[in-house]
Amino acid sequence: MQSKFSRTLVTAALPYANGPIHLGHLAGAYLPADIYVRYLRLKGEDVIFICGSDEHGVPITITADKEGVTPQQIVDRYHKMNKESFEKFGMSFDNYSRTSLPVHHQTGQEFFLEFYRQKLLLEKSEKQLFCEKDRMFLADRYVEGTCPVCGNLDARGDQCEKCGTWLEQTQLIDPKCKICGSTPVVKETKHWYFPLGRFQAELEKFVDSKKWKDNVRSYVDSWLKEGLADRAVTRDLHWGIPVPLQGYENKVLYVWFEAVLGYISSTKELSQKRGDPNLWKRYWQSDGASDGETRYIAFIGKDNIVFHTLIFPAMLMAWNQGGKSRYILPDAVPANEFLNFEGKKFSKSRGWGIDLKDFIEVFPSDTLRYALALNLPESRDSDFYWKDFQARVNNELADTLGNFINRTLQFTQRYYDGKVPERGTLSQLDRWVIGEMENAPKKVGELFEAFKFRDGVVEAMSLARAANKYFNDSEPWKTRKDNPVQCATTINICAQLTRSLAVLLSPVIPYAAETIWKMLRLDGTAAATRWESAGEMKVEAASAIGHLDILFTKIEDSTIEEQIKKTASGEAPAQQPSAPATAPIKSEITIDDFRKVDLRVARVVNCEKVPKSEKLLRIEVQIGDQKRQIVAGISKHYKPEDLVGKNVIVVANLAPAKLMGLESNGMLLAASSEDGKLSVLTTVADIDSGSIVR
Ligand code: B3M
Ligand code: ZN
Repeated sequence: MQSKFSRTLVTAALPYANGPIHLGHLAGAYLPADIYVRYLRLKGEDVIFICGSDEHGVPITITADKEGVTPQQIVDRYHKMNKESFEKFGMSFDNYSRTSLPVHHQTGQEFFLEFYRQKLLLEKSEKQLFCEKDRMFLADRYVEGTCPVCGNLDARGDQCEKCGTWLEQTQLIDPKCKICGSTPVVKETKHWYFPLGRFQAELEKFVDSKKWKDNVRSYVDSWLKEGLADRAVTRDLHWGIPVPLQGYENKVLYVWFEAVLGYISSTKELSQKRGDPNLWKRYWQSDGASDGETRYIAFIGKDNIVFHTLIFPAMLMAWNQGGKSRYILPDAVPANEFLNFEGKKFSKSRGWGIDLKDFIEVFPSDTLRYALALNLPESRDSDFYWKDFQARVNNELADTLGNFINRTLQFTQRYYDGKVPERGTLSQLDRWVIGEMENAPKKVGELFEAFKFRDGVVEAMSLARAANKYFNDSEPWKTRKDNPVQCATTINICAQLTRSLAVLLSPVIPYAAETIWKMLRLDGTAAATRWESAGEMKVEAASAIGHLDILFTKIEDSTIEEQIKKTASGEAPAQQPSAPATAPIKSEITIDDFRKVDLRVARVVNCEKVPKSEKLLRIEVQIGDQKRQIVAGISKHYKPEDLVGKNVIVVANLAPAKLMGLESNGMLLAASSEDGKLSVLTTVADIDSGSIVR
């Protein structure tokens, strides 16, 4: 597809410099953005890729308060850490900036003052929560309480994470100061508001003119339907960009007002670095006559949708009506949904999940990029499971892709003295696989352009499968003796396929792509070649191949078990000392849903440790007139003799499962606390086994 734009600006959400990047962030925004940019570069498009740390906002000051250090120390630590792990992960940003830089402070203030000059901003006195003990207004997350909409006890001052409602902090029921726990008082304070509602009609027109992903569009529509309200753009805080007006010395710009402008200031920084003062304007601004010259794509995760589809565009519209210069608006905002970890939300406090930094210390970046790419939450939430990861690496990267390339290159090494043999007349089978190769760049490319990265990678891998099949069906180990011309043809075509796969997969597995490039001793790099060349036969006959490297090593079961233990057993220590968080309450069910579960009293008649297992007990129970065997992972908490003779509660109609080869018929109920304690449920008074629990 020939694009009608001459430039593309790609941004990825600016992560808070408040903690390490984890897999959820990567799947939400960063990996798809990087695949997209790498693809565009291969297509020869003029593209820049912009990101940086979001270094203001309450989450950062709260972390600093907790650790007893300054916010600057927090952002310095995490900016460095995240920048480094992004680099190792292969993120190919053109610039990774920081919102604490002067160029960003200037940009934030410039926008604020322009809106002030236009008399757009509204000054309002409002009631806010104030902690008398800490002597401060409790902005945003400095206050927590009960959500008035869903009853969640841990709703934050700006949003309830459970039901997603954006809140005014005075709406919270039973609010508490996050620093000292005391109940705040209501006090008047003055703030500036941006009149988002005035842009409603223009925003509707803008949104209608775009073809956005369904998950993004439905989110945007629900905001528009509700009607857009004025939004405060200043806060009573000391950390952030000072409000550039007299009488506002103790206030800063609201982090979301300025963070989105961080994309612009990061591009300005890139301009400075490249000694090209107009670079940022070429990508961000147009003179009105040349609209459509630059196309802007903003990659984000789903919790950032409203800011990028409505608020930021409205800010740019507001700037544009001032007549100084014109910014372009986002053309697409391909937001992803959430990635969960082994069936649950990532949780730093509960040690649930794994950070990028730790992951790539154990496994190569490409393996993570590949597994995540095939599991992106593009239209609904998805899950990362360690076992899936292992299977993808072993069966797909090692057995399919790695194996094909390895066989091809070894054959060349062994029987052709390390030089790619010449092709003869093509057979039907040869023509079939060449056809597959010729079609691949277009097929994969169209999917990438439509932000369907999962499908794109599946398509690219289907060429690897075809290549394997081709190798097998061609049987070069036989034709070598009885039809040498055909054998040479096969191996030549396999070398072409190897190169093609390196190009097609280089946006996803850039490190492996370069290794393949070196093994084929091709000129330049895989990243700097032309995308279309993946459909062409570019490897010349008689060219020598280089030293062979192992592309992917298989992951042992024991390695994966170790990771599961570390990251998904619920026993990993909390990273920072903090009170154990209560696990979020699951979504509502009806009484009929609940009645499906048949809970019974069961008497433990026999119990023993499962040999060779650290965790499992084999338990024989009596449920009325039935005998059952249940296998439960509680042996760290109970000795067999603790349980024999006790009445326990079991789920009697659970489908049987096998644990270490033993059948388990039912599940024992136990309470487990966030700090790893466990207590099996029993009945207070003695009661017949088989009794129904309801
Ligand atoms: N830092 C929130 C987040 O990390 C915020 C994104 C800013 S994008 C301009 O999810
Ligand atoms: Zn307080």
